[in-house]
Order: sequence, then C-alpha cells, then structure tokens
Amino acid sequence: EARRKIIAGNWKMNKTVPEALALVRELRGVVSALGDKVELVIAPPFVALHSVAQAIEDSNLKLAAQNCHWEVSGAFTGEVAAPMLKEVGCAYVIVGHSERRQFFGETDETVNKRSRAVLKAGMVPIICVGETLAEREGNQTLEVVERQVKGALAGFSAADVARFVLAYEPVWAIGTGRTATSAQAQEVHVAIRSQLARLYDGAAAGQVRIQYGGSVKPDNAAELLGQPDVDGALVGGASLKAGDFAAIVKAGV
Ligand code: G2H
Repeated sequence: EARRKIIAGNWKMNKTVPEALALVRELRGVVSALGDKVELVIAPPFVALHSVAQAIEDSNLKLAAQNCHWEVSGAFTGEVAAPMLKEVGCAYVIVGHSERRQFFGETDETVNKRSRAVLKAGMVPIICVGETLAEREGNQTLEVVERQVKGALAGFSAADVARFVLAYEPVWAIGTGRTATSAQAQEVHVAIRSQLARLYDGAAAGQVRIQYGGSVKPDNAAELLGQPDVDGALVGGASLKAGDFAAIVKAGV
C-alpha cells in the first residue's frame, strides 16, 4: 500500500490567536478542494491550539503541537503534557525539532521520552532528525542521523514505529533559504528506511512516512516531493502564507 503524503506546517513561535484564526480561514479555502489526497497538518503555538481546533472542524486539516513534556502532569512549571494536547484536539506532536535540540537542550533520550508520551496519549509523534553543516562537511551525515533515529525509537515496537512520522531536516537548510537537493534528501531518506528495516522489519520500514524539512518553498516542493522516499514535507516559513502552503501541498498531490 502506498504511503499517503503528509504535509505539515510548523508555525514555530508565530501567530497570535486572532492571526492564527485568520490564517486558518484562508487555508481552509485554498486546501478544501484537495480532499484527503494528501494528509494536511498544521502546528500552531500552544495558546492557539484550542481555537484552531474549533476552526478546523469539518475540514481536511489536522492539528499538531510543536512539543510536549513526557510526564502526564505535575510540578513542571511552563510545560505542557501530551494528554492535554490530545484533549484539545491534536493528532500529532512534533518532537525533537532542531531548534529544540539547539536552544532547549533536547537530546535523543528526551526525544524518546516525549515520543513515548505522545504515543501513550493516543497521538503520533513527528520525530525530527538532521545533521549540522559541520557534520555534513565532516561526512558524518548518515552516522548522525542514524544515531538520532535509533535513540528516538529505542524501545518501541515495529507496530508503533510503522505509524510514526519522521522528518529529515538538515540543520543547515532550516530557515536559511538553502535547501537540500532532492538527491541529498532522497539519499538520507533511503538510509533511514534501510536502518528501520534492519532495526524492525521491512513492513514497518515501508510504512513509516519520512518528511523532508528545511526551506521547502512552492518552487522546490515538486522536485523534493517527487522523490520516491520523500513522503511529505515539514514546512516552516512558507506555512505562514496560505497561498504558499497550498502551492506546496498541490506539488505533493
Ligand atoms: C525547518 C522548517 C520547518 P523552514 O525548521 O520545520 O522550517 O521551512 O522555515 O526552514
């Protein structure tokens, strides 16, 4: 069975509640005709999740959070628990984005713990991996990405992993306007899928969807999404404009 493409908009720390609702209204208009050919996900900031959840009811948009804590409740000031996100209407949670690894001390171990919490709460993690520029230039890309994948997925079963979404986001391509070439993306996606086949089994590896992220724009989306192992995109900057996001989605249909 073919993997259905999944395009997710990671809004990062952008959009107030009124701004989020305005963007959703525009988005609904431009993506409604696409039906369910592609799975569509948006990840607004925490404070907008509740309002956005209501605004996307009866639409083909699904909701994601950008992070969560691994405990279900307790004295963790400033954190948000996975069951809270499920209750508010999230289907997915982005875990281990490079900005969290870089600025907030995220490690492979905490990515693993958060992913476990997401799954347990009845949602699906979108697990981000990717090498820095120094690592790519040092020919360590596959080693780094494979270490991140292995660490993130430690202890999960093949059946769990089959449902997960991974996002390959080379750090040097994030928000920089530099995109991996489609060949660079395809190479890493194939490496991840072979690793999953070794760690789990071929069936699970064949089902996992691997998104590419890092300066995906309307003008490079078709080329990237045309690669056989690129199963979608995690879009940052371009997801903040309804027209750009829709153009990327159309490139994936
Ligand atoms: C990578 C991506 C979204 P952008 O961080 O996760 O952002 O498309 O702005 O590079």
